[in-house]
Amino acid sequence: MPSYDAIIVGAGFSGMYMLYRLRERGLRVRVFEKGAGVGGAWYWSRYPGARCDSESHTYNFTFSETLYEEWSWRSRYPTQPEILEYLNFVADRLQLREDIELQTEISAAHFDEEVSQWRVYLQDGRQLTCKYFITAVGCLSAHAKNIPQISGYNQYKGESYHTGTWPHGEVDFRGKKVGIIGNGSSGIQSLPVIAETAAEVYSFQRTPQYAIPAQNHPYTEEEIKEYKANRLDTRNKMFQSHTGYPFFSRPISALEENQFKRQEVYETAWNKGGFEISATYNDLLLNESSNETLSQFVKDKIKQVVKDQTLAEKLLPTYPIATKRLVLDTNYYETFNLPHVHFVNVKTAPITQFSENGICTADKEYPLDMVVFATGYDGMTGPLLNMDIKGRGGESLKEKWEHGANVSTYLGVATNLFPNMFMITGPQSPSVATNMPTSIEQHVDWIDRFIAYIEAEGLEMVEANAQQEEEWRIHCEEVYRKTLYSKTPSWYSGANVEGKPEAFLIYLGGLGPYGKILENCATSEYSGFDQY
Ligand code: N01
Repeated sequence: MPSYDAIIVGAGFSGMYMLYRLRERGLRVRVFEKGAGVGGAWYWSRYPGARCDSESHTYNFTFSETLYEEWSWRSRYPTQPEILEYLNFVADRLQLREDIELQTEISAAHFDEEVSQWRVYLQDGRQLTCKYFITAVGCLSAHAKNIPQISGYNQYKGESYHTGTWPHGEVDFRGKKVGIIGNGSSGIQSLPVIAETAAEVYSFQRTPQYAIPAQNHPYTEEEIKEYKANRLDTRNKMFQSHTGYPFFSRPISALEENQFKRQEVYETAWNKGGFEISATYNDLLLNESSNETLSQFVKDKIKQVVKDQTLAEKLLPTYPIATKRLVLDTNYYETFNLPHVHFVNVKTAPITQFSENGICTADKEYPLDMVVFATGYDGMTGPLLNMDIKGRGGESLKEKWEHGANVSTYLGVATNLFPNMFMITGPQSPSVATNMPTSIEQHVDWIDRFIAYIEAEGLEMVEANAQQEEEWRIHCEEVYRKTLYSKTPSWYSGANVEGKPEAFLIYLGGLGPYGKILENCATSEYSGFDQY
């Protein structure tokens, strides 16, 4: 039976970097990836208009000067094909491909206590063993997409696609009536592009979203030179900040400035574009009155852009801004001014079923040639619980976490009863509340250093301590309860998936402060871990 030091699940940003680090240490490592190419979410998520909402020069690896110098981003926000191209460039440049097996799915991993090894089972029947089992499965995965259970789907005769597993070939919208269910990032990005060629577009919305203009533009030669020259400064800021982006919240409450000054501040941020608008004041996610100032500013903008004021009212969100993932858009609200683009309120008249011809809501049938499910993912736990993972005593991760109702981890990177298993950007780490590549570099570097310690100390296994894990879970919950996130159901807490227990699984203490907690754990010789 082939044996490795480490087996990694997934060849996206995290799996590739983990492979690189451990291989540099001289470990024998194998990565298994279900897709036919590297790239993880960016391999699968090819829907029209797919673009990242982090600025290009921050949405990449910053550890290597060579990679940063040799790759030049083309625009402020990278498209999906460009990110995939970048990740392929990384795979080639770091010579990662020889240790990655594509189109290979890990179905189970069981810890064998007698030999302190993980037994890893592949879908194709092969079995392998390893000392370290590392999940690099991402927080949102094509293999854990959310498709609402709507009756009659099988009788629907038209085309249908999920944004997270979009076909590789071209999808033709010309002359077609297209329904898009959902208006998160995927729905909001794809709507304007689909509307360019479709005959009619129906946007089925349950909860209107706040969208901020991306103000995207091609990078000039000057901009490219400048961002490259600033790599270290940018990197330092990213690792110190709360969000993994190279900016910090202004150290002032929104209520400390008068409405004219606030308007000016928001206007400047709006025109600049991007997520920085949520860092204009330091209490926007802590104080409802402060939050209301920004929520109102954006609602006023929506009313200015959408010409039909009755429709504009329907597009106004009713929850505190940024407590659901903020969306960056290009021409989203403008698209509703087009005569062939229609808003369908499925809060007031929910979707009841599919018919042969389209979608039926409580008050009407919408004949459709194509349905786009922009309905998101079973986030955070979905990609992990897809696998049959069993730890010490045959404990299954699904049962330990009660299918998502009772998730507990230590620092979001390990969990008691599962020795020598590490989760990159796992539940209860800052993960999706940050710029993912920053969180990924932070976790991979830390896991790599921990493994170096384990090897140097000659340890057979390490396991998150149950008591420390419980304290971390309580701490995550306490930090969350102090924020306005607790006011809004979202995919952050599993509210988007029917029947999924609600639990908020992101550590909101900020990436910079969290980095210090990781560092303290390391310098205390990993005191939160039992070591054998
Ligand atoms: O998914 P979502 P997404 N009936 O969960 C609706 C990242 N991402 O793929 O809000 C009707 O946000 C649901 O409605 P509601 C990013 O982190 C990044 O768009 O639950 N509607 C919602 O409107 C993002 O946050 C990028 O009421 C139903 C939508 O479907 C995350 O991925 C690009 C429904 C799902 O929105 C997920 O984004 C894309 C039902 N039964 C994704 N079920 C960028 O970097 C669900 N909905 C730009």
